[in-house]
Amino acid sequence: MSDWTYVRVDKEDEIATVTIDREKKLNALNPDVIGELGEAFETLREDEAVRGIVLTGAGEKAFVAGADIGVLAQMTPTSGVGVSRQGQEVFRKIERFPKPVVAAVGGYALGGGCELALACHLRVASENAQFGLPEVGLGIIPGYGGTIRLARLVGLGRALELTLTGEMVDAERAESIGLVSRVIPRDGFQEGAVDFARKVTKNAPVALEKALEAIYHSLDSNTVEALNYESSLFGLLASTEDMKEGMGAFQEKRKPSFKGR
Ligand code: CO8
Repeated sequence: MSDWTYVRVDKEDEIATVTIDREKKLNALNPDVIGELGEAFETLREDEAVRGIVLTGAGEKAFVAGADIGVLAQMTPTSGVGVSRQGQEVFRKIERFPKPVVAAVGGYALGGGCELALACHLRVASENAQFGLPEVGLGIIPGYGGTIRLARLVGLGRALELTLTGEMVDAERAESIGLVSRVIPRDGFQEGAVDFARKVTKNAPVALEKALEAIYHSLDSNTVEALNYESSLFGLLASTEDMKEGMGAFQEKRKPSFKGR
C-alpha cells in the first residue's frame, strides 16, 4: 500500500506493522524518514480496518539508532529548531494517535529512537534491546520530546540518570524500571509483538480511543478539568454500539464482536 522509501506498512487482520526500513544505517532518522513516518500514520488513521499499530525497525540490530548524526552535524541554531520541531510534530501525532501504538524494540533504541519508542503508547522489547539517550555525549540534548516523556514514564530520578550518564540499559532493566511492558524472546519477536498488540485490539475500539484521549488529555490539564473530561468521554461511550455489545456479550456469556461504532 505504500510508495515510501524508508517506511513499510504490512497488515495482518486488524494490526498494521509499520517498519522503519533503513537497515544499513540502523534505521537512523533523517527528515525524509520522519516525513514518511508521519504520512504512514496519517494513512492508517483513516483505515477503518486497522485497529492497532506495531511500530518497529528493519533488521535485528536496531529499532532506531537515533537521529541521523550526519544531518545533525550540519545544524545551525536556526535549522536545529526546525529539525527538532519536525520530529516533535510527528512523534506527537503518534502519541495522540486514536488507535493503540506498540513499539516493538529489537536491538538499539538510542537517542531519537528511544524518544520514538517513548512517544508510542506501549513498548515491548526483544532480549537484545538496548535503550539509551546518548545525546549529551554528542553535545546536544534529546530534542524529540525525550526530556518530557522519559520522566513521566520511569520517574524523574531514573530519567535524570539515563539522560545525564547517556548510558544504555538492557531489556531486563528496561522492564524492571517500567520502560517496557514485556521482554519477548528474540526468536519469533515480531510475532510476539503482534500477539501483544492483539491483547489490546481485542477490546472495544472506541473505548480504546477514548481511554487514550482521557489519559493524554489529563497530562495537559489540572485534576478538576481532567475529571470532567473523563466523565464526558465516559458518558459518550454509553451511546456506542460497542458498549451494548460488550455488556451484552458478558450477560450472554459469549465473546464480544466489536464494530468500532
Ligand atoms: N546516525 C547516522 N548513522 C548512524 C547512526 C546515527 N544515529 N547510528 C548508526 N549509524 C550508521 C553508522 O554510521 C554505520 O554506517 P556506515 O556503515 O556507513 O559507517 C551503520 O549505521 C552501522 O553502524 P555501526 O557500524 O556504528 O554499528 P555498530 O554495531 O558498530 O554500533 C551503535 C552500533 C552502537 C548503535 C553505533 O552505531 C552508534 O553509536 N550509533 C549512534 C548512536 C547515537 O549516538 N544515537 C543518538 C543520535 S543523536 C539523536 O538521536 C538526537 C535526537 C534528538 C534530535 C533532535 C533534533 C534537533
